[in-house]
Amino acid sequence: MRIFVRIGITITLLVAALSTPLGAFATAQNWTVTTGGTQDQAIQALVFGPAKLTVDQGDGVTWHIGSGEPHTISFGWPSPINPASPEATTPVAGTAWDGTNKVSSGLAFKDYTLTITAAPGTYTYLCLIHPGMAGQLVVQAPGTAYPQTQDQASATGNQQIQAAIGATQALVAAANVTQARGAGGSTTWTVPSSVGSGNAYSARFLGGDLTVKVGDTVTWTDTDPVVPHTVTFSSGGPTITPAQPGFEKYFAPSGGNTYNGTGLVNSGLYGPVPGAPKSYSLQFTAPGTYKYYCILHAELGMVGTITVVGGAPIQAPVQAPAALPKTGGGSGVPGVPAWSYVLGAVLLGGAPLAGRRLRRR
Ligand SMILES: [Cu+2]
Repeated sequence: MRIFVRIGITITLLVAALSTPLGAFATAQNWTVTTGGTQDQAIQALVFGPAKLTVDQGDGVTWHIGSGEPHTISFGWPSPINPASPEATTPVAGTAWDGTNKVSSGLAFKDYTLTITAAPGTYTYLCLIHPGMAGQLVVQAPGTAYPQTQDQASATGNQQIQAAIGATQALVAAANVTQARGAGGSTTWTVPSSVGSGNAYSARFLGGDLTVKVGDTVTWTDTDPVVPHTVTFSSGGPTITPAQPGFEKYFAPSGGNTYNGTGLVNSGLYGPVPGAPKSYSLQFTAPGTYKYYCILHAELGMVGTITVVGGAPIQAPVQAPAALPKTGGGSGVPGVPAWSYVLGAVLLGGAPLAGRRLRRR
């Protein structure tokens, strides 16, 4: 009896060895690519560091998320897709990439590892939620000497991430709040929020702590080419977070374009998203100190305060909420484009992970 058991175990082990392709790659090494990076969460790099890494077939690669901003690590997409589509953030399960299959981390807030079994060649992978964020893997035959060590790869990656942050730092330094004369002696203030170089962006309302007079208007602009934001006043009510059910409805504007210190007044998404406006304007009609935030990036510290001084409250004009331009997709609700639901679903999916990451720090 015991002999049959032993033969059985031997066969099982043999089958396991033959059916494991990694058996061929006895010297497999694991590499780390830093994914994103930050300066105090205020500037977020949208970079794989290093952007290009050479590995041997059978090696592992771990993408380490370097900041509070999530990314995706996605193989098998030949070109960028709409970052607001569900495809962009839905994980595609897999532990290895063979050069042809689709595999994606989905929204990643922590380390993500793949074994690279692809044939020798040069391959591009993408972050699907940040258009333009791409990395390259050069795959060599097993056992080929590497052109870099992990330390060298890390140093190159760090340099690339710091360069991206530096380019956006320069834009932040040049960004100014500007004023223009408005109707009836009022002032229109323009607040840049945010700016970005394409491979990094500022998660801040630049000059967003502002003192204005009753009747003044503030216009927030987003000139960053990759990341949208919101301007949201909750008036002491609950803060809107991506973790709450029904979050997606806040991607459409609500509350109008005047603010008297009460109620929810929300820009909806503005910035580089299909169908969204590039800016948001709000007139302040009552004195007070008002906190506001971006519902996507408040957790990274994207918050501001408007202090309104002088004069008696003015009569707010009766104004219908601004409708977003039609996207042609047809969401079923007038004025609410289909992509806002999509992005909402996507962010809801990532929210539990975001919570986990924040707690860990
Ligand atoms: Cu934001």
